[in-house]
Amino acid sequence: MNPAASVERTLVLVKPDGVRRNLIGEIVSRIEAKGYSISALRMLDADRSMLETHYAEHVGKPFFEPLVEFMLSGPIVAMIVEGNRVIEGFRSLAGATDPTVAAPGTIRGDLARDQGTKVVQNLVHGSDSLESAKREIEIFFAGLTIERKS
Ligand code: IDP
Ligand code: MG
Repeated sequence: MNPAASVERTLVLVKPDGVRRNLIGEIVSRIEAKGYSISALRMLDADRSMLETHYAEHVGKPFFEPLVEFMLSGPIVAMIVEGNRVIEGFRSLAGATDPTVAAPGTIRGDLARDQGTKVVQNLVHGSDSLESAKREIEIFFAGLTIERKS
């Protein structure tokens, strides 16, 4: 078996607050400094249908509509990040969902805070399971085949 085929992948998004605050480089830098590899990256304006699919698990929650509106409020950066246990590892780098209590040293803990908005603005998204990663990568990188000459 090709060992590269088993390397885990996750979908990371820099949300509109991260792009507006010029934190793309800081976030990419933390991912790379940890030792993970970025195998695809794009900046885009998401559309509502992508976001409704991406955040399907949150449909019906009070913050769902504010979340979609926030994610539509400006460009985002989508990345496929690779490495052993990267799903768990990136969520550890990102920190807790609520930036007020996210541990110092994490992206959310160091760089975000409560802004008093209906939706928590916390700079990044990271997939939470192998199944979510596969589904979310397909939303943001539909049909992309990653081949690298080594
Ligand atoms: P996660 O991004 O840490 O995986 P999820 O529970 O999947 O957190 O929620 C998705 C996003 O929705 C969060 O990153 C945050 O922006 C927002 N969110 C989650 N829970 C709340 C809440 O209780 N109030 C407001 N916004 C929330
Ligand atoms: Mg989540």
